[in-house]
Amino acid sequence: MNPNIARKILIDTDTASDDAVALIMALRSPDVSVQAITVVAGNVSVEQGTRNALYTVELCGASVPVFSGAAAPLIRPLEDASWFHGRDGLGDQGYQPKTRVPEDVLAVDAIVRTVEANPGIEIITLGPLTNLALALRRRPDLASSIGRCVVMGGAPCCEGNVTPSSEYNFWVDPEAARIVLRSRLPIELVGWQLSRGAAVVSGREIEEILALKTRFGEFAIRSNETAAKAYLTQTGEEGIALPDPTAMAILLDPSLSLVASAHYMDVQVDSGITRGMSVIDKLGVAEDARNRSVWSDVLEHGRKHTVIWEMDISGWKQALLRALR
Ligand SMILES: [Ca+2]
Repeated sequence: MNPNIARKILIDTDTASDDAVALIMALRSPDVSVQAITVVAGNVSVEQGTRNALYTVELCGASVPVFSGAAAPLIRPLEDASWFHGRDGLGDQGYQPKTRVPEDVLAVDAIVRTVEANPGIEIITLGPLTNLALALRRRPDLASSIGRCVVMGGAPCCEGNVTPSSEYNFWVDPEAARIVLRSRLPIELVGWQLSRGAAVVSGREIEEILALKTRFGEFAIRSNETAAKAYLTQTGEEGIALPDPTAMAILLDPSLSLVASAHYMDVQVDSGITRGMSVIDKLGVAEDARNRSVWSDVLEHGRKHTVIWEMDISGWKQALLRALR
């Protein structure tokens, strides 16, 4: 932590392979000072995610405190994503922290205290929104002290990665996502689709990263090998898709967001077929008389959030390469 850096951030993560790359980007960035890393159950158990976060912090030689948080979604059992990221979330390469242990404070308390101590702080969430929802439930006023909240989650106006309608972070704890989306937080939503297509790290770019011959590049590629295989099976796209690092790139450099617009949004929690679906009021009809009754909670208690529709792909790839040097 460098106290002289003006931009302070808090990272909430269910640390698996793409989260770890995002952590490296933030911990090695000269532009931000990471005040806390809070871990939530998601891709892997909260205990495993905490170990993975601690390993990544050690890899970067950083001293940022790591806090363990919610062990399960608000009201549902955890359904992890070890099928995608490997049993340990990092491609089962045997990565273990050597010395670091988590702080003796729960993530929800760490979020409240860190925001109170750093008004205007920027938060980025890379996993299910359970920890942040718990913090907001305790302290709804916290939203006004948070300068920016980048959320990697949802599949705005497109298909999901877990169900036809839904992206994993929203799907696994939709009740938490709903609390966060219905809050006054200034959210910038980085949906799953932004990491697809041309944003995927290609075979040639993987070779470029390995040719850096750094521990960061080696770790970023090896820990994502299982995920790359799962992604190919899932989408037919070759290479490494990195949803959390794309969100981190936008947090670090807002100019990478090329097309964005603000809308009311909500998440489906009831339906089986569309559980966790991110619903964006793209045409601005939520306030119409026919929709008002079902959108009243969002309209009265929430605010319009920003959805990022397009990012600067070459800027994103450069930011990734820079972080792994
Ligand atoms: Ca994640």
